[in-house]
Amino acid sequence: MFTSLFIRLGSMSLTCQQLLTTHPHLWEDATAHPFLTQCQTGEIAANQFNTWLVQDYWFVVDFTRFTGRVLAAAPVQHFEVLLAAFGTLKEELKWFQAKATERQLNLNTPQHPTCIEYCDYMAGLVADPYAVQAVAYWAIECAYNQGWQRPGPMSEPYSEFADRWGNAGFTAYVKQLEQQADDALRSASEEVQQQAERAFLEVARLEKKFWQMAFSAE
Ligand code: HMH
Repeated sequence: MFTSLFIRLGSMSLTCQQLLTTHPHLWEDATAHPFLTQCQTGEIAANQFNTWLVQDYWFVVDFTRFTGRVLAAAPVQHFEVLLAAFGTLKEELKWFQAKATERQLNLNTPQHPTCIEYCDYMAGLVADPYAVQAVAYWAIECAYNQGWQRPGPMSEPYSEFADRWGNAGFTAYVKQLEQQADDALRSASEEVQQQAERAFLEVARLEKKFWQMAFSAE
């Protein structure tokens, strides 16, 4: 259970930073995991890492579809940031394929139930108002941006993975997503703002579960 932050003052609208500061422990659970600290120390086992790699490839495939749906719901002033995201995702999908080939992994592996659960959640967001989608979209990218940076410099061969989501350009992109989500929240009703908070918490829960899925791989 969580205490909702809807005891806010007056008519101030919800912001992404408020979500982070109201739920610090849940957000820490989403972004700090032994999977990541063991990438940093080099202790992570190949099967754990490879499970993450293959499942995250399929996650990014569906995240790309989610990007399409968020774009379809977005106001035109928000197009520029989202259109740039497609360029990044195009490179990222190719990069995942290259990493899988290097490691001799078969990407045609069925999605794990946890990956399916997260992808289904993203698909269902199409029914929600744009502000809710924008907050979820920001939270998903912010989780990897913070999570991969949290343990500090990683041992090889993992620094390339940490850098993909932890680099300064990605951090700036996450900030732009935050500004767009905040912008959408400014004109959102109380009810929609509460929906956005629930979306943030659901992303946090699924992020933790995704790390745990890879970490507990046989
Ligand atoms: C599970 N969350 C997960 N995978 C990702 N690649 C991202 C977030 C960032 O796009």
